[in-house]
This record gives sequence, C-alpha cells and structure tokens, in this order.
Amino acid sequence: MKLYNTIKGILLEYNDASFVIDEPWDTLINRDDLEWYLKAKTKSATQLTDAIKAKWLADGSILSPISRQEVWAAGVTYLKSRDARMEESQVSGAASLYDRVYDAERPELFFKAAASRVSGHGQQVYIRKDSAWNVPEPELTLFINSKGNIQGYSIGNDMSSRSIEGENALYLPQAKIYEKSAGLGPCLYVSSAHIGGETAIKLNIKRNGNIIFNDETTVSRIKRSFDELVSYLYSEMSFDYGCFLMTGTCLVPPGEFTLNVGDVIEISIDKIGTLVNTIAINPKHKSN
Ligand code: DO4
Ligand code: MG
Repeated sequence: MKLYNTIKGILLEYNDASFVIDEPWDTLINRDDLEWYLKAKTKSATQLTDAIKAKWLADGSILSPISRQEVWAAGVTYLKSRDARMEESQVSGAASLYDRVYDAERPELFFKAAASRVSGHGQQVYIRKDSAWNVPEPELTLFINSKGNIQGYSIGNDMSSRSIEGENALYLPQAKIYEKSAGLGPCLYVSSAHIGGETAIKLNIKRNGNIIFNDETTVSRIKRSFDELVSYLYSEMSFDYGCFLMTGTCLVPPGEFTLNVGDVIEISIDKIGTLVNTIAINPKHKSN
C-alpha cells in the first residue's frame, strides 16, 4: 500500500482503491504495525473516485512524505559507490578511507537533511554554485519509526558534489548538505515485509527531453542489511517522530558526467514508483 502526503490531505492507495486518512502525518506514520493499522482504516475511511484521486495526485500536489523527521544517509554500501569514490579521491589521498569503510564492521552514516531542506516529487533539487562536478544518488530510503522498526520505504536522491568531496573527505558535509540537496518521494510504500532483494532501482537523467544517462541495478547488491544500518543509527540516538534513512547509492554516472541546470532526474524503484526532480541553482546565489 502507498501513502501520499498531498496539499489536499493524506491519500492511501490500497488494492486499486484510494482512501482519505484524516490524521496528522507524524502520528499516523510513527507506529508499529503501520500496514495493519492502515488496512483497518480502509474499512471506515472515505473512498475517493478515480477522478478525484487524479486531482489529489496532479502535478504540484504531492508533498514529500516527511514532516518532523530527520533524513540520515548511509554511504559506501554498494561496490559502485566505493569504486567511484576511490577514483574521485585519488588526488586527495583519501581513497583508502572508502575501501576500509566498505569492509568495516561499522557503516558510514551521516546526517543528510532537516525536513525543510527536502524536495518532494516534481520539485527542484539544487546543485551548488561552488561545485563543478555534481551527480544525483538514487537511494532506497527506509522509514523507521521511533522504536527503531522499519515501517516502509521511499525513494531518495542524495544530491552530491563530487568535486567538493573529492577535494577532501572532510568536506563531506558541504558536498552533501545544502539547500534542496535531498529529494524524497513520491510516497511512502508501507510494508511490514522486506522490500526484497530483487527490487529494481533505475536512474534516468534527461537533458532537453533526451535521456543522457540511464542505468539500473537491484537492492540485492547492497553490502549490509537494513537491520544493521538501523541498529547503528539508533544505537546512541532517539528519533521522536521516526527517521528516514537513505541506504546508499547503487548507481553512479561515468566520471566525465556532471549535471546541468534544467536536467531532469527520474529515479524509479519497484513497488514504490518514480521520483522526478529538476536541477536548479539556488536563486539567492545566482549572481554571487
Ligand atoms: O562516503 C561518502 C558518501 C557516500 C554516499 O553517499 C553513498 O555511498 O551513497
Ligand atoms: Mg549517497
């Protein structure tokens, strides 16, 4: 089942039908057995016709499925990410950091975004004006409740500056955290079961309407289990409203590729849908 946060309210899609869920987002999603709770709700909730549903999900109506949660991210969980980072950090001498963290017991986890810096489906994500080499990072994203239990999945885009991270690994927060540097959406796919290793993750990058990069892989390529990532994240922190955790990028465009303003990023993950974002530069910074 899919839960959409929209400007009109919360829409639950279940078994080809759509329902209105009239509850605050944070308390609704932050519970154990969310899937069971929502199924029970469909017995009494108002049902939407297909025409009304289409209006609720029309362009510009879907919000990111986040309210008071933080977004965290795991790094170097796929070989592709390790190899790309080792290559970009050869000059800085930090290549071995990525090699070691890929094999280490403790995963790389970092704070990615406050909810206010997250863009939803159909919105812009930014590249930094002081970065020459920029990529999207398509990432399966977990929603974990305040008790540390995974309740669902979404699609994340961990926008990254490869030039800033490559210059010095200590610049990671600047490469990763800035205005509109995270995409999340289009919905929360609620499931008590693991999404499955066979789940495909696909990335399309379009420029002037043409696909200039596309690639895909499956979740099975991840090095670590979700439970392992969650247990490190929650070991010394509590999240009163739950937390979103991007699980690391599995696809990296070739070294010579960098994003341009106007490029369209489409990230699709089986069962969840497609997250679409357009690349822009923060208008505040354009003339600096
Ligand atoms: O090590 C730096 C960041 C890694 C990352 O964001 C990823 O692997 O997805
Ligand atoms: Mg990433």
